[in-house]
Order: sequence, then C-alpha cells, then structure tokens
Amino acid sequence: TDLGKINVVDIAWFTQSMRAGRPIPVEAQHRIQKPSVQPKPEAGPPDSPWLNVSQYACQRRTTLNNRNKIFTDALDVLAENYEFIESIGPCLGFRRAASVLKSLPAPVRSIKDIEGLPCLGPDTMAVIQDIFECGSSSKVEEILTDERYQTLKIFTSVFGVGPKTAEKWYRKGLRNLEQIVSDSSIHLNKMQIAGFKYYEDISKPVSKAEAEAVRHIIEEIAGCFSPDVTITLTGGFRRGKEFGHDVDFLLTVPGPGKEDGLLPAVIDRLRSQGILLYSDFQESTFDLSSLPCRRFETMDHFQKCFLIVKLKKEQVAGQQAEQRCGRDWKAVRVDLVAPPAERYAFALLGWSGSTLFERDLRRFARLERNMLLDNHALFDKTTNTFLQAKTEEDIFIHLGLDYIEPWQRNA
Ligand code: DCT
Ligand code: MG
Repeated sequence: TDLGKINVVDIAWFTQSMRAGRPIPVEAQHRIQKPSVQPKPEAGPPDSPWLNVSQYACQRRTTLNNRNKIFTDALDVLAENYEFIESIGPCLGFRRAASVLKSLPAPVRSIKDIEGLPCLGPDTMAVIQDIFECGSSSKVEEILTDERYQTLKIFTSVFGVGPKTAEKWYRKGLRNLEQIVSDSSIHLNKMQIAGFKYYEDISKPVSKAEAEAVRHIIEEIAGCFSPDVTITLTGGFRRGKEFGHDVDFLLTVPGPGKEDGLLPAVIDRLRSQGILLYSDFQESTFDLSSLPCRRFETMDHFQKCFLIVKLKKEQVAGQQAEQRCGRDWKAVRVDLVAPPAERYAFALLGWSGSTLFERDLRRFARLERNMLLDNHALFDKTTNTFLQAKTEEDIFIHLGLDYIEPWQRNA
C-alpha cells in the first residue's frame, strides 16, 4: 500500500476504534480502503484527542474556554427553540451536539474535522456547513427573528415562568411583559409575582463577587444554627463561571438528622434581618428506602429553598461607588439545599452541574455500568447494593470514570 496517500489521521482513528471495540461507520471503512488524496486541514494533529471523543459528557473535559462558540451558539438557539415547544428529543440532540463541540481543544476549521464525532446528526452538520459557507445559518437566523421565539424567550426569562405558561400567554396574543402585568385575566402565582416584581434585578447576571457576598451572609446566619455547618458554593460558580443566573449553595451539618430545621432557621433569620424578598421552602421528602429513582429526576428530595434576597451593594467587594448610586441594593436569586451529611458527595456532584453533564453521568451509569445514579445515591443493579461515597472522587471511581474536575464539567 502506498502509505503516503493514506490519511494518517484516518489510520490513527481506525486503529483506536478497533482497540476500543467501536464499530467503524461504513463511510469511514470506505475512507480507509480508498486512500484519500485530500490534505487534512491543520486543525487536528495525528494524535488529536478529537479522535476519541466520547458520546458521554462525563467522559469529556469541557472547560469554559469554548473555541467553537460560533457553532455552539447557533446550536443552542435551535435547542432552545425546541425546548419552547417541549420537543425533548430534538432539543437534547442539539444540546448534545453543542456540548461535543464545546469540548474540542481547537476551533473546527472544516466539516472534515468533525466527521466521525459522536452526537453530530445530519441537522447539526447542515447548520455547521451553512455557517462555513455563509457565515451564519439561515435556519438559526429565521428563528432569531421569529416573533414566537422572541416572545417565549422574554416570557421564560421571568422567574417562575416555564415553556407551558409562556406558550399559553403567547396564544392569548400577549407579546411583552407590560401586557402580562396589565392583563387582569391573568392569574400569577406567588413565584411569578416575585419574578415580575424583581425582574429588573434578577434578569441581570449575578457576579462572582456578589455570590461571595451572599455566601458571607448565609455563613453568618447558618453559623448561629450550628457552628459545625459547612457551606459549599455549587452550580455554575463552582465550575468557574464568572456570572450566573442565581447562586447555589449546599449546606450540611455533620451527624444524622442534624440538618433538620436548618433552612427554616436560615429563612427566619433572613426575614428578621429584613433582607428576605421571597422564599419557597421545600421540606425534605428524602427516604433511602424508596431509592433508587429510575429516571433522570429534575428535582431531588432534599430539604431546599428557592430565595430572593436583598444584597446591599456595599457588601459586594470591588463594587464601584458610581455603580452604587440610586438604589443601594440588588435582588439576587439564591438556592439552598441541605442534604444529610452522609449524602453530601452525591448532592454535591448533582448540584455542581452542568445539567448535561449530570444527565450523561446518569446515562453512563445506567447504560455502561448497570447502575442507577441520582443526587441521593448510586445503586449497583448487578449486586443489588448501594455504593457508598464520601467524596465526588469516590463516585467517579465506583463508575470506573476518570475524575473530571468541576471546572471541566461545563458540558
Ligand atoms: N440541579 C439539580 N436539580 C435541580 C436543579 C438543578 O440537580 N432541581 C443541578 C443542575 C445544575 C445545578 O444543579 C445548578 O442549577 P442551575 O443554577 O440552574 O444551573 P447553573 O449551572 O448553576 O447555571 P447558572 O450559572 O445560570 O446559575
Ligand atoms: Mg446556578
């Protein structure tokens, strides 16, 4: 064989696939048999990690340094548009495709670069091709200027408003937030009332400095309940994000049942300090005997609360004086979760996100390991046992996965 004519990258990919027991797509077999004479673009060196990108987000390291934003932004618009019509399958398909591209260590230079990557279906490929050829995707541009998309985007940006409610309002002919609040036939629930009341503040991103300021407040208050309480910043901030839509904390107290009453005490204290603007407390319904859950649950059973708190601007480090003029506070969305101490590792892993990373951890556990994972526990169906974990690392070990740092979970 004239090896000079065979694409080195193809061979490397082929042999790695053989070793990994991965089926070789017909199209790729064809490629290997008929040596390609086309030169490979610079993007992927022969030993490029692009060659063994996993279909599971929990086997990819995805930092915030996204080199393919032009593609992933487009795909996320498509995903969001499907989310609005609650079309879960296509929505997830585009989210997965975007996530694969987010994990790549370099920009995609041509369609050929991404051939053979997992989760990139024909619709995704067409969008990427469009962007290469025209600089943008006509399909995405169409959605962005679509009145329905624009309206649902605004409506769902209100705390407490999901796709169903947004769609209902849209069908009534309503097109902006002013029309919603002045329509007497619309009955808003408690969450939505707060969502509209503090819209100006909570629709703005929360900065890391603001998140730290909230931590100080919660730390001080929770310390009065028990000096042993630990507070961990989770969610996007734990993954290294500079901004978020809210601040997520995990609170734990060592010892069985010691967290009982913690969040109600924190809420009372916030109220008496005059900084509680909204609270929705959910009592724990956690019961190990009813575990494991068999599906990807959007909500766990731990004691938790969804809050809006008043954050004084003077409490935020580095806040410029000029930014402080006018109102001296900002409303901030805060989520607190208080799992039992022995469930801490599972809760931490679950609340650190990203959502797609969590979804794929569970999918990987189920399909590749015959195990069930959620925010409470890991259950091995083969041996019918719960696997114990004190740290996130323990859970990755049980799953036979390389440890992925929180800042690499931005899938
Ligand atoms: N999560 C969960 N169960 C829920 C809600 C969230 O396990 N009922 C997980 C998934 C992500 C993480 O907790 C935090 O949720 P968000 O705050 O919605 O996401 P985020 O990644 O922190 O995003 P943002 O930075 O916008 O707050
Ligand atoms: Mg968050």
